[in-house]
Amino acid sequence: MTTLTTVAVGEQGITGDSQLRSNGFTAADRRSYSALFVMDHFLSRKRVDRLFPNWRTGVQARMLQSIRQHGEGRAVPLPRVRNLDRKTFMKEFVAKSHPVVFEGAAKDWECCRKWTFEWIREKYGDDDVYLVDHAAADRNSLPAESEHLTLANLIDGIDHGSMKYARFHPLLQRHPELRDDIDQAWLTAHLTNPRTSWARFYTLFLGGKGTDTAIHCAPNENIFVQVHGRKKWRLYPMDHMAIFDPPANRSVYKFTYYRTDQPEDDRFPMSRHMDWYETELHAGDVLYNPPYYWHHVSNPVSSIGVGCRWSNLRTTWIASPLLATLELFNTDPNVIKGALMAMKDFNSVLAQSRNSSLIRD
Ligand SMILES: O=C(O)CCC(=O)C(=O)O
Repeated sequence: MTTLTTVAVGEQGITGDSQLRSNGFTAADRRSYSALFVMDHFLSRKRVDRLFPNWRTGVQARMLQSIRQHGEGRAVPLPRVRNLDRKTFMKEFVAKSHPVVFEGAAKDWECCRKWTFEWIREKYGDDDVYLVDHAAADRNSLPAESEHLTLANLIDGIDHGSMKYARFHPLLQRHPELRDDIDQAWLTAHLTNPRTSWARFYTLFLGGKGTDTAIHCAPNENIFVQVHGRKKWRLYPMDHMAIFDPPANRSVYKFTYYRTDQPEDDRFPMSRHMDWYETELHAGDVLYNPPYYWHHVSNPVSSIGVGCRWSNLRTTWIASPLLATLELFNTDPNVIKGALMAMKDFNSVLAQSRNSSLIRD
């Protein structure tokens, strides 16, 4: 579903108040879910379920009963804005941990004018791409756990229907001159707080029609620039975490085995009743995605996009005190190593989170 409901500032109150129906989970069940997740993080799910054999199934059954009142879940258009001033953005979206699209904000930026598959191939074709098959949850899984190839090879493959997708690729980390093609003044104006927004880094997503990135979330804030082609985003608030039932993997990269294209009723019975936000980004659109907002992204056509990311303790805490606290006890990798690895090549974090000993146990 394409959402073109542009909301002009001033015409109606711009609000980041959620338009999704509440899942109706009780506070007691939410607390139980969090307690189980914390214990999973330290002990592993297997041990927790051995210690408390009926606790998880009881919580899940009650949560299912609550959300079932919805009937079928539905897609809600994500708010799209033009000319949103910084104060309103901070108050209505950042402080409420709510995503929003800045429609056409980047359409005159150099990246949108200049970057095409051919241009990138010509300038950076020798660049090494590290592909990681994460979570066995992507539609376009790889035959191996990981693979290296050149950017030129990957781009050539797209013309022949290849599903190899450069996700979280560190092109702008390796070639900082490319950052000048993104309006840095605009970015800085949209940072939560330029003095407390740390560990800034950029990730490129470049792939052909039909590629996608499975549902995940992370503690960073993300200003995502759609450079070329289109992208469909589905976004899900933190309260949906119990629905996705992600493994506690002691990593910044949280993923679920739930797939939007193959919903499994027996494994994720609540999912058919959940609402979600949906939007399609066109070249020049910019999306703000707050920390821990779960998302699934698919490319209906060949597409290039860049995620501009940073960490901010305050917004991470607002989004999820639970996950923010657990980050301190990450081991796959730990929080400091994870930040350094992310800035070098986020795919190394994916590789380690995918193989977390906690999941393999
Ligand atoms: O564009 C994509 O495929 C995924 C983007 C994404 O997940 C992100 O920037 O966090």
